[in-house]
Amino acid sequence: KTTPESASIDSDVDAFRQRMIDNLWHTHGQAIQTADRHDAYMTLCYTVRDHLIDRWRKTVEAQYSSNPKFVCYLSAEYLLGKQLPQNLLYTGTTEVARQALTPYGLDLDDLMQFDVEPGLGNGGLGRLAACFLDSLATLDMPAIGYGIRYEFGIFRQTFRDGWQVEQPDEWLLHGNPWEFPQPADMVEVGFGGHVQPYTDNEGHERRRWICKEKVLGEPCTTLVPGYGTQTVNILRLWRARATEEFDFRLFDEGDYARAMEQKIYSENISKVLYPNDGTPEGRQLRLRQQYFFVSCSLRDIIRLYRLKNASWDQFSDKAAIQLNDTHPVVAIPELMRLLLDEHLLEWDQAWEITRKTFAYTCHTLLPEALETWPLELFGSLLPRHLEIIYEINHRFLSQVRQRFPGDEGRVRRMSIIGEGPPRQIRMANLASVGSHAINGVAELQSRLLRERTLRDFADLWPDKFQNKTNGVTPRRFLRMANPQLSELIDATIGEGWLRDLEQLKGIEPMADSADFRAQWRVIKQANKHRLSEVLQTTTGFSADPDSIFDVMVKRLHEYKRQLLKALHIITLFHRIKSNLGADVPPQTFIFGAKAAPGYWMAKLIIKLINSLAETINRDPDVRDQLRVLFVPNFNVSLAERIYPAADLSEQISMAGKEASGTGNMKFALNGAVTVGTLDGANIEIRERVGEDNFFLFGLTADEVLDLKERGYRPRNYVESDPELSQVIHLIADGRFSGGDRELFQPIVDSLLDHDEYLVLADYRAYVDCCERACQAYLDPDRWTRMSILNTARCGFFSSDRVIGQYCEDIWNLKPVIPK
Ligand code: DL6
Repeated sequence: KTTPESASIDSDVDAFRQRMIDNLWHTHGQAIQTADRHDAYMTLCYTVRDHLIDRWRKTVEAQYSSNPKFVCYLSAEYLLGKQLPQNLLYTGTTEVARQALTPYGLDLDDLMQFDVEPGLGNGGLGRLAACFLDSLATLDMPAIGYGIRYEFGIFRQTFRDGWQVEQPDEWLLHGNPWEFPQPADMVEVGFGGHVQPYTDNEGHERRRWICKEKVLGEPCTTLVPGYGTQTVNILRLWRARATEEFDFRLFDEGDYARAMEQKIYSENISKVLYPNDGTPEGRQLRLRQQYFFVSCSLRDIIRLYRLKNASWDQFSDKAAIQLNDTHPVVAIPELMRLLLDEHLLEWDQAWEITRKTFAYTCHTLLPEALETWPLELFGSLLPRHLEIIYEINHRFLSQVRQRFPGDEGRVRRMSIIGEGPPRQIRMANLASVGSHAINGVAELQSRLLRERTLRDFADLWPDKFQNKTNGVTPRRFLRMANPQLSELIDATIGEGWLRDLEQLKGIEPMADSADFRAQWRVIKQANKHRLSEVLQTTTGFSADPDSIFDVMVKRLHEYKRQLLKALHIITLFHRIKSNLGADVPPQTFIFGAKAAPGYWMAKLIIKLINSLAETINRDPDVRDQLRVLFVPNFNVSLAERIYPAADLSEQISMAGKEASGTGNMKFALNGAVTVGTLDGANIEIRERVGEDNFFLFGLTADEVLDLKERGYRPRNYVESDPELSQVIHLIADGRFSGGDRELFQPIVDSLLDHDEYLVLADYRAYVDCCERACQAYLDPDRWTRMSILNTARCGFFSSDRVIGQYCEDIWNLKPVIPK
């Protein structure tokens, strides 16, 4: 207590401790002496949350008084990651909290384990949404995220006999200290029923929707703080509630199951993230989810707008609504319906407002990922919306016909209604028609959207199309994930990089300093040790931190080509077994990926990799050089451990398929060197880090197209490459399936017969490229330079940069700084 600084820390600690004790009483009715560790965790969170609430209040006051434009981000997915470490960091209370807990024998790191990651997303798209919210708050932009409060998030993945097994993710079981349910803002959403024509008081013919079923939407609000600012924005996730708790008559008659039926049906809407849409019931539930959250959100947006604005003229000057992929696109006819039927605007004004308000981000290049809804299903759930879509389409197609007379092929391709059978609503077409801006998420994908996927729309409206290359938040993925490296960076260039990532350029000259390189290596090595410990405790797998950590973590999909990585590993295995592998350096191959529960081939690929792992890790001839692990349940928390420990980052999708990738950026930022194709944002990463610091292989997107047009024959590659032939033979022959030749035959057949993602065409280039990467790794000075330059030159890939571009080019949004 000798210096003023320590006195102020001490008083902060005292105040924090007192607030914790009060919160414990007020929220749990507990005294600190009798509280268990979970109680202590909850009260810790409430206390950190109090700090956020103080800032939130200031933010709301500033936003309310300046009546600014807001961006409303509509996304069916958010992968937020753990909240406690982030909120501690952002409120600057990590050390204060640690000290406040000590007298009670409580350890902050121990309590962190109670913090549950909300897994409300499948992969990149959901994590991107979370990074965007983080950057919006950091840049003081008025913003609200809207989505669904799934009671069960993405499944928990375990392996049984090498096969993926899905288990429910009970993330809310012990309560969620970070959310506020806000029943006062509850709204009502309808489904089904029919449309009724009527004449209004002024004699106008109008239509209204008489819905059959009603569901309530209750918002649960989570605070989203910015880093290094007072701004706290919000994420509102809607939870479905039944309008009636039970049917009294049926209950009275003792028919308890039927008495609850309607409640269960209604509340199923927010039960689980993306139900299996392989069944008609699953598809229906998914559409109900989409409409539910979109309708709730629009009502909320309109309510907020009306607080300060009397007429509709300003709506699109006050609200920008971003559609995160096609999932929320039903918002377009819903806004039209609200304006036409509930607020009695005329069509032209309603359409003008709608088009100016919405913007659409397309996150895919896979034709099958552009959602369509069978007309019959859509019309039975949303009859009025179907009418509105017909009218939008009718007016739109007249415009197309006027612009391209006689081109009925084009009209058919551009129509919002696909002729089928069955007839479908094409959500990407609806989004393109109803938005004023359409963007892809990396340069290549944006080009391919313009030239291929949405070409007709780009012909009609070239100015609508933009690119916004993705980015990631440096706070979570460098500062929180890699504290030691962050400290080294701070010590070298200061802390400015956390809000201006381009400042990382400042460490570039240090690549020439032997001392800096040595420090860099020590940190990477410590991160590898730390990951090895986690893997040892969670899976029993022992990884040698001196081996190359070669990592492939992402969703499991054939286009991402986990299979190509598997073929490479089998190649090395085969070389070692045939005594040709003396120069294969020790390597640990780490996979992490969830497969969609109904994606059978993806699950078989997981089984193959697990089988490979079993064979290799047990084999005394091989296991000193190669180890393979498929980490179960890859999620944001594991990702934060894995990226900083990686040497090699595998980004090996078939060119022209990965829209962007964001894992590629997180690896590079943490100094992993990429082995990759010219796909998605890999191209831009390579441009920035320099071709000498990136291991490139494989066909380009144009070469892929060309090869497919010429007629691709995968067997040619096997016939002309004896090593590849051996590798395929090992799989087919049951080498990794205990002699069972049937098990992996579908993989072999698919490779030899179609190989849709050109695994065999890229195989030789890939194997050679991995060899080059290993050689480079064996020269620590060269490797460390590459690693440093990857970090130093990746400042562009900050989500702050992207959000700045969205604000400028799409949303026309200005910051509001709380006082
Ligand atoms: O834009 C975020 C992320 C991209 O980085 C990935 O390349 C892309 O696959 C992913 N897209 C989706 C949506 N798929 N569909 N539809 O998850 O978006």
